[in-house]
Amino acid sequence: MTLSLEEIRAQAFALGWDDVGITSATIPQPDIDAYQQWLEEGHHAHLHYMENQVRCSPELILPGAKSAILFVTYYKQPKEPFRPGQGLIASYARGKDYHHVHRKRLKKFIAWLEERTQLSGIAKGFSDSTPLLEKALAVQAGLGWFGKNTLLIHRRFGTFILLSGVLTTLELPHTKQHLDTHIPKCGSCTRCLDACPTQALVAPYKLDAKRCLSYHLIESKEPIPAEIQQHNPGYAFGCDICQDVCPHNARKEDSAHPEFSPGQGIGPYLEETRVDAIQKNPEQLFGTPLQRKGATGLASNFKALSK
Ligand code: B12
Ligand code: SF4
Ligand code: SF4
Repeated sequence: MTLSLEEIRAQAFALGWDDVGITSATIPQPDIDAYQQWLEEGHHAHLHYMENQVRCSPELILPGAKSAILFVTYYKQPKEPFRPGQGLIASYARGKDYHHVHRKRLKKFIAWLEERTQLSGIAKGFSDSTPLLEKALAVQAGLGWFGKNTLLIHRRFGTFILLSGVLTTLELPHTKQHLDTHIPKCGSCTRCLDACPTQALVAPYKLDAKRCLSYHLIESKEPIPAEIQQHNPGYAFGCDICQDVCPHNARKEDSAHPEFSPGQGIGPYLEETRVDAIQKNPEQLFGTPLQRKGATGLASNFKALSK
């Protein structure tokens, strides 16, 4: 039973993804080397889950894995200004949690794959939380290029995209044909490095999480260090500055997916009354990306803005 690229693409689009790429279930050696150097230099801060070397071995996630199918979800929301007394929420986090959105789609996709091939146990889905260098696989699949801001620049959508995918034991046709996506496309541009308020992009293609607002406002369990917070222009959760300035994101329409629209989650800003209400009823965060930080963490992020 061979599956064609057209069939897979059609199924992916029917389930709501915006693009799909297929490649071998192997991580390129230059990415493994860059990842190991990044760890050795301590740029992962307290993200100890990043030390899991399985990230470079799809075979350890799904024994016998031959192919990786990568899906792209375009989520861009309108660019909002910083406002005094309000804390801005990063574009991806204003509506529903993408992990939940992707999990549902991945379940349906794998059910389709199994039904279509009459084989079971042939696939494993991933979106963000599985230890895997997702961007490296997406580049290898020809979906786009690494930007100096370390994000995947999708050929059509730019960087405001989210990744998910499936590892499978099936041999599938690959999508990358003529593109050499390991050739950088940033040229002499350094806008993201120059615009990062905390100098977290310590070199092209290298982010130091210890300096990154996104790390401190989403992931860290500690209060944001004063030395970093003094450069925060007004974010309460996440940061989009190194994407907002990227020319590959210019003149792009906003996402048409209703899941990511503000009405489906907390919206673009946190203000004092909302922070208080969340403290009293933390279940307001359920199903949104802000649940990761929790009510107390968000209150701490918000309080730091008025210092
Ligand atoms: C850890 C993590 C973070 C950390 C660290 C970020 C980082 N750059 O590593 C923090 C918390 C800071 C973070 C922040 C954000 N994240 Co994040 N994060 C991840 C996660 C879990 C792992 C990333 C990783 O592997 N890092 C390891 C380092 C070594 O990788 P790297 O920095 O990409 O380095 C590579 C390149 O630089 C390349 N390279 C090195 N040298 C050179 C030289 C040349 C010339 C070239 C071409 C390439 C190259 O090789 C390295 C290895 O592949 C992924 C999901 C996943 N499982 O992959 C999501 C992920 C990368 N994050 C995502 C998002 C959306 C964000 C935010 C935009 C959220 C926000 N609005 O606040 C910010 C963006 C910050 C930024 N500029 O990266 C998306 C990115 C989608 C995209 N367009 O690429 C991902 C893929 C999640 C998903 N499933 O959609 N994140
Ligand atoms: S997310 Fe913000 S703080 Fe982090 S690298 Fe990008 S601009 Fe800098
Ligand atoms: S802002 Fe410029 S240097 Fe940064 S990722 Fe975009 S094109 Fe590359």
